[in-house]
Amino acid sequence: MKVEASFVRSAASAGDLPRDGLAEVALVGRSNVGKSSLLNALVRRRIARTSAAPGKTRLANIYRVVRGSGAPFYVVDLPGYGYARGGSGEFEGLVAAYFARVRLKADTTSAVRSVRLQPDPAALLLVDSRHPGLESDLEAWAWLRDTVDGAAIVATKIDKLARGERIRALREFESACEHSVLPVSAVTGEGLDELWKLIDQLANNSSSRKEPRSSHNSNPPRATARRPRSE
Ligand SMILES: Nc1nc2c(ncn2[C@@H]2O[C@H](COP(=O)(O)OP(=O)(O)OP(=O)(O)O)[C@@H](O)[C@H]2O)c(=O)[nH]1
Ligand SMILES: [Mg+2]
Repeated sequence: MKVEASFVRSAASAGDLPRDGLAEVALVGRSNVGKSSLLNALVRRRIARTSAAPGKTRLANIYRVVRGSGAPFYVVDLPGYGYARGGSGEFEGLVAAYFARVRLKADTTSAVRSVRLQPDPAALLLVDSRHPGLESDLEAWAWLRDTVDGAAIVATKIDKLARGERIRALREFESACEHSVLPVSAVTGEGLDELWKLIDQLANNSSSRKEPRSSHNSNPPRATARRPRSE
């Protein structure tokens, strides 16, 4: 399927983030986990800068993506956590501001009415398949799952694990996160078709939170909806 992707801009603060109502899927994860590489693999172009040195992406880089005849949406490549000073897994600065827009929606004052027009961003949490159960990833997942309406977990660099290791690692991830984890590789392309399906769901759900859900889109999402506190 044809994929068109273009760089929109780098956002240094919440004011630079999209406000035109298109769906957004954010890539969240530790520095060096492979966020930018995965985006490049998905759109089959080196659109995002990658580096072996962690902390390459310090701004939120926004890309507009159209796949086949689907609706356009944004992919937001967020700065990695766990690299900045004291980064113990807490979301810092721009990442917190990005998702804070979700929380603003609870506010009904006229000052935030323009923000309310933007659909909730969905999030893909990327974890390195070689390192299951890192505290910073678990903290990030706990936070996302309580804060973001559509969130899913993707295990990157699966090509680096032998068959037995990958089964063990995925099992560890799934038991630590209590959620399914999709293994992918930006190098071999493994898992990318499944990831596109997941992204389509997240993007469609994101936009349908703003518009009434259309009848052809009634499948339940595989991604996690916000977890009730009592669960
Ligand atoms: N073998 C393998 N290497 C990968 C894969 N994905 C990324 N890498 C490598 O991992 C390193 C980091 O990749 P990036 O895509 O820059 O990581 P990032 O998460 O965007 O990093 P920051 O921008 O620093 O947050 C690079 O050396 C990539 O080549 C993968 O699927 N397989
Ligand atoms: Mg990056």
